[in-house]
Amino acid sequence: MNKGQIIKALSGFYYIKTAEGTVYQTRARGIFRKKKITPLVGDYVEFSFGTEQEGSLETILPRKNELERPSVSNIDLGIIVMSISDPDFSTSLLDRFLVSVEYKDIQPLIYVTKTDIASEAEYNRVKTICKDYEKIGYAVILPEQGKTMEPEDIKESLQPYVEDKTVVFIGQSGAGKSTLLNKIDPQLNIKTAGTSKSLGRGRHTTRHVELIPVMGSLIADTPGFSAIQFDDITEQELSECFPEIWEKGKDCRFSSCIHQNEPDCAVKAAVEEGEIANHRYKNYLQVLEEIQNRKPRYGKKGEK
Ligand SMILES: Nc1nc2c(ncn2[C@@H]2O[C@H](COP(=O)(O)OP(=O)(O)OP(=O)(O)O)[C@@H](O)[C@H]2O)c(=O)[nH]1
Ligand SMILES: [Mg+2]
Ligand SMILES: [Zn+2]
Repeated sequence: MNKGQIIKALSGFYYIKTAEGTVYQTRARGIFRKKKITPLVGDYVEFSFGTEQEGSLETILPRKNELERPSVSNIDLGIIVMSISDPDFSTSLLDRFLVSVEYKDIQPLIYVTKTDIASEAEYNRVKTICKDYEKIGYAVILPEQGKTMEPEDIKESLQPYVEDKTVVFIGQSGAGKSTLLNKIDPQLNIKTAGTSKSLGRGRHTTRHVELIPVMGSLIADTPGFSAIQFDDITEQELSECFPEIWEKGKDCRFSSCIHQNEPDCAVKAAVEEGEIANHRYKNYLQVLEEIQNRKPRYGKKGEK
């Protein structure tokens, strides 16, 4: 059986790329529909074919992970694209993106855009924030202020992270995900659009998911989103998604401490001493409260 990865799903066809780089147009066997299984972009699959246009998707190999929005699987690296302004940089949103990738065991990389139009004050504010994230261990790419990054420099900065990986761009609408991909490969000519001045946010220009072969990797440009809900993450799991909180939490008096109202909490002490950034702790508490106020759901993670 031939093996490959689904790079695009469109009008009932699944496009499968093999290791050699050939792309086959296939249809999924009827059994998938009967079993209510939807093949996802990113799935590693087995398939048969008559011609390159007439293949049949036979089996889906086990998934390493699966994202819902965007709907993709087997992601190794999530590049979180954050603009300094237009739309404004928000650590609350960044932390939500980070939680969603950490929870799925996806390696994160933070990429800051619009450094060319940022004022010195805006730039310095974001630079200080980026240092907090680097201290935690996150990789951050922050181009210089006032300069437009040349395609060669962008590629050089991303290459070590993306090589041989399945990658998604994540970020709110208007952050510049598609623009970044166009700079990596101008032939892609992906549609981009200015943010809406009246709404102060992006226009949701990108609408479908596709894995694009660039720089020896497969990268998905994705539609921007900013309302992230954490439907199945538990209170305990949340602190695992904040690496520095997880690490400090080992010193709390109670091993079940969720660093909210418990006595002798090492995390709270570290926040007071400035060892853990205030905004990180604040954002942690905010998501924690959302989890606590979430309506109970039936069926646990993994039982679906
Ligand atoms: N000055 C400047 N403008 C940028 C930069 N990156 C993106 N833009 C502009 O920001 C607007 C939005 O960019 P897009 O690439 O469409 O944003 P997106 O993240 O793909 O948005 P969605 O597809 O809606 O999720 C466009 O007008 C871009 O030209 C940048 O680094 N500097
Ligand atoms: Mg886009
Ligand atoms: Zn604690």
